[in-house]
Amino acid sequence: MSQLQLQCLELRELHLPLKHPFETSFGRITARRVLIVKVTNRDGAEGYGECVAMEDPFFNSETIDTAWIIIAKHLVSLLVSSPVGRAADVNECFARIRGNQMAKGAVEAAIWDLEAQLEGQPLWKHIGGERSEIACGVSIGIQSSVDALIGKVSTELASGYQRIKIKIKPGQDVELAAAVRSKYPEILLSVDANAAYSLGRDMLVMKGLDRYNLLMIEQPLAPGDLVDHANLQKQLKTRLCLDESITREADARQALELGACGIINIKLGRVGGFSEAKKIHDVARQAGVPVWCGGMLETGIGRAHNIALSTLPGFTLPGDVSASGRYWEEDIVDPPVTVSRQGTIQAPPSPGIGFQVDAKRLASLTSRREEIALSSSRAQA
Ligand code: OSB
Ligand code: MG
Repeated sequence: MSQLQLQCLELRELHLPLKHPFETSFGRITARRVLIVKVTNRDGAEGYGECVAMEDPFFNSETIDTAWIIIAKHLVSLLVSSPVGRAADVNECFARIRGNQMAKGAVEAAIWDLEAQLEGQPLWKHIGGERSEIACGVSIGIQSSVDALIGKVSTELASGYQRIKIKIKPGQDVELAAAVRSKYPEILLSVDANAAYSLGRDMLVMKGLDRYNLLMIEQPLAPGDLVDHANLQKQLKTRLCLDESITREADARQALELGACGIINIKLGRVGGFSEAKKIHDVARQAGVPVWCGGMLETGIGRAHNIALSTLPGFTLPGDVSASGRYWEEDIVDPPVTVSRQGTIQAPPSPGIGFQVDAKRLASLTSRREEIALSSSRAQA
């Protein structure tokens, strides 16, 4: 295969209102500022990535503004000083920079899209994916009442989604799980706390949740609390799933060694891209621990990358990869991502991410743009 000859990187900030507000234990949002990365090679071929950092550093420490600086200043400088021949080299190229996974992941994912296109291959096959159809679940934010929550759950089940996850926070937890479980005794149901609880204070809540035959309790404790998660896991029959805690392969390896979880949520951005995501997938698989693909309220670009990731063989549980229409009035890819009546998404057969980015719509939503040369000869000219 010929070497990548990256020429240019473009950053773009879009402003997109959400169809419905989304509330978690860390806050409520009504719109997203989205950072889109485009890489171009010498022949003008393009690859797209989406930075999944939020506007505020509440989910993790990155924001779309910090990511912009890290990409424009630090990642670009590494790509210029040590050009990558292949998408698989990007992770190593960025390794000197600590953290900032969402910034790294956006650039890495764009380069994978470009490389897949140059090889005329769907991205999902290019990364080693093995299934052309993925199983989908939904993440339902905190609602204004239990009735409103039950209404949302019913709607999503009627659409075919295979697993329901509800967000919880202190004061709105056991009661919500109990209500959904009593209405739907048989469904795959999980809860996601986004790190809002503590082992010392909240054992009663955890024991309460443990009574509702949940598929998992996602990230109950703080991201760094692997030992506490291991202690908690010993006292529950429900499997814990780690999201925020896992930012690199070593986190996953240590979590598994400690027995801190029985399931891992893999998010491309949270772990810095496909190379790291695949490593985490591999260690989990070796340990017999299922993984699934998480979401960050992505537009169609990030959604397309999540679809590709979900085709790896260890992704055996339904992910938070759902239809564009659940979040956006109009997506930036055409056609939008859709889900079958069976709650599945078809991995696209066309090269790269396999969804056409609507350039006109992208331009009309853009509030900020920067273009940076990646070839040193160009940079000097
Ligand atoms: O913890 O999984 C999470 C959205 C934003 C930040 C964190 C999370 C989420 C979700 C939404 O649960 C998943 C989706 O994109 O549908
Ligand atoms: Mg989560």
